[in-house]
Amino acid sequence: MKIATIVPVCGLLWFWSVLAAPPALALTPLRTVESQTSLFRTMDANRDGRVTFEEYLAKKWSCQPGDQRCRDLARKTFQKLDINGDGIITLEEYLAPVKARSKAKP
Ligand SMILES: [Ca+2]
Ligand SMILES: [Ca+2]
Repeated sequence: MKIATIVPVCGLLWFWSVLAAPPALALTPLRTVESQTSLFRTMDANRDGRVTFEEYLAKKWSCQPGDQRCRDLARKTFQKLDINGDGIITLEEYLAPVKARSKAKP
């Protein structure tokens, strides 16, 4: 991917992370516990059940080496997912927003 395409994509991901509900729901498949679980397993490169920032960065972001701005945005979204702030995303933490949303529905 070229820088010109990566920067808007990073910006868009950051934008989504800021809003509780993504504005472009029509463009994204509905997030379910199943789909998020499989996404989590994809990110967990070494399959230890925990996603580190490096794993998250590698799978979810296409930052060029040395692209600090992209890394910073990735870090911000990672920190939102890392609910207890221990630097690791567990499946439990990753599913929390999905579960909260499904509970909110009647
Ligand atoms: Ca891992
Ligand atoms: Ca955590």
